[in-house]
Amino acid sequence: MTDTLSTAATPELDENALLAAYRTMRTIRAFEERLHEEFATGEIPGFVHLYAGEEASATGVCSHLDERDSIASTHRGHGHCIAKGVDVLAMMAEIYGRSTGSCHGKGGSMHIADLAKGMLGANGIVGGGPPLICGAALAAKQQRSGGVGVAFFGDGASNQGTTLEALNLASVWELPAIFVAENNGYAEATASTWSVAADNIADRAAGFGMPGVIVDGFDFFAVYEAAGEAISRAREGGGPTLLEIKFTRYFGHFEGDQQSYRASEVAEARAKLDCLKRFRARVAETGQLEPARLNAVDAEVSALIDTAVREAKAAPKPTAADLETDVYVSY
Ligand SMILES: Cc1ncc(C[n+]2csc(CCOP(=O)(O)OP(=O)(O)O)c2C)c(N)n1
Ligand SMILES: [Mg+2]
Repeated sequence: MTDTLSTAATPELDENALLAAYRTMRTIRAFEERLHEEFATGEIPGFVHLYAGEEASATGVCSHLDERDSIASTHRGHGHCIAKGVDVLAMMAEIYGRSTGSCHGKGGSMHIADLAKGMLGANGIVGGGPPLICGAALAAKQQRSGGVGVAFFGDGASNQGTTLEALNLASVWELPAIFVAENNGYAEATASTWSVAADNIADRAAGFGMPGVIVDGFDFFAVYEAAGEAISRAREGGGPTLLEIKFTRYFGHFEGDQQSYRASEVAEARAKLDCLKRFRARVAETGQLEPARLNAVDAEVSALIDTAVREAKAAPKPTAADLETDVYVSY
């Protein structure tokens, strides 16, 4: 079953919930745009993959999650972390490789994890998240916690055996799992129209006996609605769902990517489809939020990101002795 959702009424999104969603999306955008600038100075070690343009996915899905729930992320994981409540200051410090970071500066952008927040980790292994989420969802099912597991993964990862095995297992075990395929059109420089052997990733859901839903990824409300339905079904014992969220990433595959494989789509998406602009237009149209309140959020977020960068740069780096800690779990 594959449905295409349009924006529909979401009455449970009251003023506070709307402001929180906007704040999350704005925080992700500001975090990523600032990293884009800071990476160019050469001060940030390792690889950085930016999530700008895709904010409505992490936010629309994670708005339904709480402390019972776990998510697994990807190499493009900052947005998932922020939406699941990982501390922004600690994230920035982690990306700068500082000992005040979420993983004491030993993981960097591609390995941010915060188990206390149910954020099981960004992941350098494409297709690494879906099997992890089968484990988390199985634990939630066995413990009857009411929790769900959500695996975010890309269009490239949708072709990995690990992802397909996880979809099968989740269905066979009737797991409270949600698979969120973030189709941003490319895996590195390879177009998903070329690499994905189906019109839509969501079409594959039928082969695993679960619902598949295509969602406009530039529309927070569409993601919120589709994710809400899938997560409720999972919590009530109705098994897994595959969501395909379609959008465009605003920056290159990684910072430094020359992007010779694509032309004008980003400028057009930013101008006409952008999730933040659309959110603002919609709440203005319905009269739910005054523009001044959203502008105030923008200002708060901007100050937060300034603080995050300033504190990260001033924080100490791990020492040689720190190499020997955080290697094994102590029981
Ligand atoms: C198992 C594995 N194969 C290949 C790579 C190299 N690699 C890193 S990101 C990437 C593309 C992933 O594309 P997609 O899943 O669409 O995610 P996106 O980058 O578009 O968010 C590849 C092939 C890897 N990290 N792991
Ligand atoms: Mg992709």
